[in-house]
Amino acid sequence: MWDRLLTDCHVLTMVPTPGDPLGVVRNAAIGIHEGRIVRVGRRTELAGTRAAEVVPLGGAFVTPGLIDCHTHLVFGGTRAAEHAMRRAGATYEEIAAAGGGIASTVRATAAASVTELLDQSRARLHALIRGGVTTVEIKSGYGLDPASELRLLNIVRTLARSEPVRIVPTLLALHALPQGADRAAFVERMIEDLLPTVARLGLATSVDAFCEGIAFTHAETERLFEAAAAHGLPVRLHAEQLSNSNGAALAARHQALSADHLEHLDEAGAAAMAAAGTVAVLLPGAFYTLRETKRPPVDLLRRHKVRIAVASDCNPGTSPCLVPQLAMNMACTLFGLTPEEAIAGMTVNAAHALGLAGEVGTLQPGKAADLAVWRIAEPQELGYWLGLMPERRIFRGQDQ
Ligand code: DI6
Ligand code: FE
Repeated sequence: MWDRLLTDCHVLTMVPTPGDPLGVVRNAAIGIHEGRIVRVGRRTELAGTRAAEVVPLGGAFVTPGLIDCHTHLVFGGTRAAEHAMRRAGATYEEIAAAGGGIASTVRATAAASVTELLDQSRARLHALIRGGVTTVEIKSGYGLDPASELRLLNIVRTLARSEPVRIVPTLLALHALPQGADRAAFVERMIEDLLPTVARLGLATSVDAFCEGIAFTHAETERLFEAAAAHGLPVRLHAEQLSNSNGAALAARHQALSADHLEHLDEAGAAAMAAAGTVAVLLPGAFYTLRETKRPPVDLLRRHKVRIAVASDCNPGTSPCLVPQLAMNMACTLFGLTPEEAIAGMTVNAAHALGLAGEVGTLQPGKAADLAVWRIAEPQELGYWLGLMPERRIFRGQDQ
């Protein structure tokens, strides 16, 4: 006998069939046992099955729990004042050059106690959870020295052990150069001291960098990636956000799980990503907040059959986004994704971006029973509303 049988629902399995990118099963039922999906099918096919609890969902739509595959959720303070400066005309790069930007969050993060950081970060995490997230990637990156980055990754670990959500921790080793720091010495310390410690303590499952004119060069990123490989850690990269620096091709050369942002991606970069299976993670919240005008080349990604994921990029500077469904809406409205692509972007393709496609992202037997239940009449509504919340969220088979 199964633990639970969800009935009277329509299921987006996210296993495409010809003509149906969402793999919809209408009038469906889902069997759950010991936190896993055991069966998804037409309600009539599952009629003879027995479960300890039968949960009628009143005709709701069920999706895989949302997967937010790119966040910088752990930080101190806010950047609301800079938001106001930007509205008055200052650019992100100008504010960064004047000691604001990432540096101001680094100061606020250093000034906050572990308890304060945990409380602030937990509140943001709870917002994403309420929005239907069951798996979330969280990057370090507001420490900028080995001890501070380890402090942040330990906070991520505490959250992972205490909150009803699957957390995927990433070491964002090269995010920004601290003010006044010696460049070569900083890069050396992050690669030769921090990275091996993180690998030894198992505090992150992938390594990230910000490859950009205002951040780190190809050569520095490449060195980090080689060291990550030596420690058995896969990589991902903030690439082509503000300019085309051929970061996507670099990421693909290192079999990166994902290349993220990509507004300035060119065809060679898209082809390289396709060949390497690197997922394109689009972050419309950052595009919106920075009021960028160059959109990521979605047609190129489609033409080269690069998997497209969508994420909140929850961070204090460029994407203070706390509602995951809003990222799907913005991916449609700002980037021209279809609603079906946006939904795949926060489920199956986000699972690929995190290397978790065997565990989450689709509703299939054997996968974790992580689900979001939506009171909508058509799946397209998931790309339509500005800030839709699920009616119910199930993590590892349990309502939360
Ligand atoms: N790109 C981004 O959009 C965030 N980090 C990054 O590398 C912004 C981080 C911030 O401004 O605090
Ligand atoms: Fe980011």
